[in-house]
Amino acid sequence: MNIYIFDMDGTLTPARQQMDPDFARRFIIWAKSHMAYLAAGSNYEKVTEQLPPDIVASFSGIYSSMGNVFHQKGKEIYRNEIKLKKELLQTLERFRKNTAYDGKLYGNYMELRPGMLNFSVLGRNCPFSERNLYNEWDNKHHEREQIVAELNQKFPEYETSVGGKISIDIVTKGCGKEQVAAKIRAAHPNDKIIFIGDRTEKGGNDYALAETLRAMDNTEVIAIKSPKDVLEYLGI
Ligand code: M1P
Repeated sequence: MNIYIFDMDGTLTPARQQMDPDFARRFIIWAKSHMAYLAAGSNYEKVTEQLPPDIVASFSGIYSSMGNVFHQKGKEIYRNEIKLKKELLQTLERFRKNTAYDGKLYGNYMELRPGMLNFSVLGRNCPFSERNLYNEWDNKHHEREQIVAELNQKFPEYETSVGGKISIDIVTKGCGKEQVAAKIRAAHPNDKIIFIGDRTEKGGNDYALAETLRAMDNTEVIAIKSPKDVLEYLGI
């Protein structure tokens, strides 16, 4: 049997948006005859906000907050915590203060989740239109890539990666999405594991899980760019 792992934002749904009803209709039919897990960067509350209840219930398990929280049948099974160094927080404040982005900045620029910190120079309280503006600007100026490179060099005890459209994710080294690989392999020692994500490239928040799986036997990583690619890959 194949065991599927799906990323959420950018893979099953557009980043930070609800699952498209047509996608949900097709996916739920597929899910009835396949075994799948979710490995999201977002927290569990956002998973249940973005996915319809029948889709949430169709997963054999849901890893959220970069694998630091695990739910099965709606019940929390475990959660990890993170210790944040003062110097790291000061460095993030400096990035926010010195950004070259000249649009308006919003609140909630450091969002603490179980086992991780999500940082966005723009601020997570921004309206959706501003997300796109910042993302277009960032695609040209590569601010997030530069922040990720600097943090990974300066703070090797953490693992920093580009999140969805506006943010970066910070976890304790070894406590990112890659922890999901060993857990699912332990639960399914003889099955093929297939991971589908939109950020499997170096620096992306699916990369560590993709690399860990690639180093294991009987696995496959499918890099997609949007939910449309997922439908195409699954043939639904
Ligand atoms: O799952 C991908 C990312 O989705 C959101 O990213 P952004 O707000 O940048 O679009 C965040 O929840 C992020 O943590 C997560 O990795």
